[in-house]
Amino acid sequence: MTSDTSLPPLSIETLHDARAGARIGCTLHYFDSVDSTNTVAHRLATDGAAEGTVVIADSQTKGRGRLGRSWVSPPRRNLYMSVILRPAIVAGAAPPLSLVAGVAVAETIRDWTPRAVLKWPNDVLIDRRKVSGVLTEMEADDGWVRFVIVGIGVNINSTADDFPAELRDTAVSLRDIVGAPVDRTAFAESLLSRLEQRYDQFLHGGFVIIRPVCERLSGLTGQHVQVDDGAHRYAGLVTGIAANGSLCLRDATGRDIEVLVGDVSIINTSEGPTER
Ligand code: BT5
Repeated sequence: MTSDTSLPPLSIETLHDARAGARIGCTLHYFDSVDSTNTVAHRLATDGAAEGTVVIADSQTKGRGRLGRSWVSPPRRNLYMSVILRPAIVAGAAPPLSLVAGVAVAETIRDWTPRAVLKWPNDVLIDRRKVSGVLTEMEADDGWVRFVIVGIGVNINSTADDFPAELRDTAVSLRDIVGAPVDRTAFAESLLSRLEQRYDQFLHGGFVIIRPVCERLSGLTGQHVQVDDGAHRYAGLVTGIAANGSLCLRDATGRDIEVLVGDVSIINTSEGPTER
């Protein structure tokens, strides 16, 4: 395991100064360890915390993925962050927020490596291995969004030893790629500023404004995939991302399909699905 002393600490003071007056991150809550930053942010949002409030923890004991899955969150290495958003939109317009955040994460990671791509709906991959995941959770009232919690986990300085055996071939950290420790404070600062920029675009122009960037960063376009939405499994060639954030597929019969949520496996056509 990496010696903790070789890793630069996350400086919440620097981050706080950098985000003074900003929409996202001007209020920061920092914890040494929490169960899940999304759970803490949800509690704060329920108690009335303002839009842009950010929760960051140095470790999570119950980091969460989608559908009850877990997010491996070792201490002092990575970024575990949740952002409270309060967009004045109907609940049905909120799902693309996960992609908006994914774009901001992918763009930030690309400052360190151009090999990062977005994997619909919520992952960022480097060389087909997962470096980041986004977990978006929404509360709505009468069909309108009350708040959205955007949770972002990024493997910044993890080493292979930090991952359980079953993730060693599928997970990667930025440090693995760069070959040296990465400054988490600089990363978080850049991510919050990109997130604010993309979120502003989303509020003012809708997801259609961000969709071209999303398609450009997407590692799935032109790939044969299987998508499991919990109820059905679809297979086809990815043709793009729709205006509502759905993944667009063309199946073997030439039929166009749009899938709003799901897990994607890339199919190596001769061998079947190769990753989830
Ligand atoms: C995600 O879920 O990828 C969303 C992860 C969001 C984590 C952040 S951390 C801050 C905030 N607070 C939280 O509690 N959560 C958010 P999903 O697509 O369901 O992927 C989960 C799957 O990714 C797991 O089942 C593993 O296979 C894999 N995985 C778990 N930890 C990983 C890690 N650190 N790096 C790469 N892959 C991981």
